[in-house]
Amino acid sequence: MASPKKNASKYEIVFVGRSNVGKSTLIRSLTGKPVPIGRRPGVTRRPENLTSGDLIVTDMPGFGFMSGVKDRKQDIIKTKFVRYIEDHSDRIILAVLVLNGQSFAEIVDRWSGRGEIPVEVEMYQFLQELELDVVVAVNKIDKTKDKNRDSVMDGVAERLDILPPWKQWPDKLIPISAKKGDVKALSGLIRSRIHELGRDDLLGCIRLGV
Ligand SMILES: Nc1nc2c(ncn2[C@@H]2O[C@H](COP(=O)(O)OP(=O)(O)O)[C@@H](O)[C@H]2O)c(=O)[nH]1
Ligand SMILES: [Mg+2]
Repeated sequence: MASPKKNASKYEIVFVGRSNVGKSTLIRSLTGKPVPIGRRPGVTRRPENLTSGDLIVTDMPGFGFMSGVKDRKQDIIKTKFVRYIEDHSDRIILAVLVLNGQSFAEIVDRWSGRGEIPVEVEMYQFLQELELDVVVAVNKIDKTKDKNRDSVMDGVAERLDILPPWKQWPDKLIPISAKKGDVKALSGLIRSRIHELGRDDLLGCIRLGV
């Protein structure tokens, strides 16, 4: 991480990822606060800030393919995304990249096969380049059979250039099910980051034991 951000007056946690991976569901599960949930892909067009005192939780617009949204409009959304993250990097204590564990590998391989950089890989690299603390939340893990879980998680790791086995990176790769409220490891990580800032007064914003 670039700086400990101990002197910031406000702290921000951003949730990024393509449309429909479960960002809004996850934020609701972690904070208990309602955020607009997927009426259709791309519903979140601008960063939605949920503010609790000095902690800001942000639901970023998903970029990448959005049905019914023109290419030019998608470029504008992407430019705004990049600018928002850059402008707020001083106060961003954690970036949570949310992926759909069920479809990630297949989508990445399809894009790579066409010689394109998959959106999520691009987002991950961008966040790393800004030296933000990034954690990858591999969502919808309830759809994966227990016996396949390790191979799904290792498949995600490989495609993000994180050395498998995934279990050696508990601060980087976390399987979750936002819908079922199975997000305990992620909420624990967020809470420990807040604790490290010496701001236990903000812990109340993130639910315990969900
Ligand atoms: N099976 C399953 N479905 C989920 C999970 N999280 C979200 N969803 C569903 O995925 C869809 C998109 O969720 P949403 O939170 O709107 O995604 P967003 O576009 O990234 O904000 C909704 O139908 C959710 O109910 C999960 O952990 N498991
Ligand atoms: Mg959303």
